[in-house]
Amino acid sequence: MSDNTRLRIAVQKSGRLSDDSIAVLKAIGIKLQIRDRLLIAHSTNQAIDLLRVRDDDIPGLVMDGVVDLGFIGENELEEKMLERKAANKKHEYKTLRRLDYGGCRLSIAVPNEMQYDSVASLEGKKVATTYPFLLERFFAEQGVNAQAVMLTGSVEVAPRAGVADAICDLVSTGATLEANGLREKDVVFKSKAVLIQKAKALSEEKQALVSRLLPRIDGVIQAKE
Ligand code: PRT
Ligand code: ZN
Repeated sequence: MSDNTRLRIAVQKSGRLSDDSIAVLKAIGIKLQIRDRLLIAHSTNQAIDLLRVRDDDIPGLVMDGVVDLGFIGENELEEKMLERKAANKKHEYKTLRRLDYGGCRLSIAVPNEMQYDSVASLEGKKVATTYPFLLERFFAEQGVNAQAVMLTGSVEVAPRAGVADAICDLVSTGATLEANGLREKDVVFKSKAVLIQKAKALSEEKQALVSRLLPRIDGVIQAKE
């Protein structure tokens, strides 16, 4: 077992949030030796260990208290929270800071040729998404009866493949939608990267360390503004 007195932070191993999350840690003076293949990275100047995993695993690791902190996109965090809540699993956490990267929106998009006046146009239709809980909450709020169809990849080709009538996927520039003959219609959820902490209290030493790190993170965020 690893040393439980060291603060354990989960970060995405390789993906859109990895570099920016590591950059925040380095900018606040945490020295890290990251070896590409390895799950764990130790800090050489602080009592901190990084757990490098898929972003999908980070909310659960924090909610189960396996790690103390995690850097994660709000889209993934909120989806996993709703999923775990529905399954009666632990779903509590604390948001420490909203960060200045990872910005995107989860949007409904429809084929160019499809008639769409409002969400009500999706009544009785199938919508492909990797975020069924966020999408179904949106449908419920809007009073629309539509079906979320779960796809973990290639969501944007679902209408052409005849798998769904529309999609609900992450968008940043909109280039992917355009390249696939889709139009963005309604925003379901706006997201940025956040730093979260497990709900259960940390040890005094770990809490003191986190309290020292947060003002430095604020300094890094402000310096970029
Ligand atoms: O392997 P692992 O599971 O860790 O990574 P992943 O492939 O699940 O996630 P990754 O690295 O692609 O994204 C991680 C997080 O980055 C997401 O959960 C969001 O919080 C955030 N993010 C920000 C984005 C985007 N922008 C984004 N544009 N995640 C994905 N996209 C994709 C989108 O799904 C679509 O395919 O980019 C495409 C659209 O981009 P545009 O610019 O063409 O609109
Ligand atoms: Zn993922």
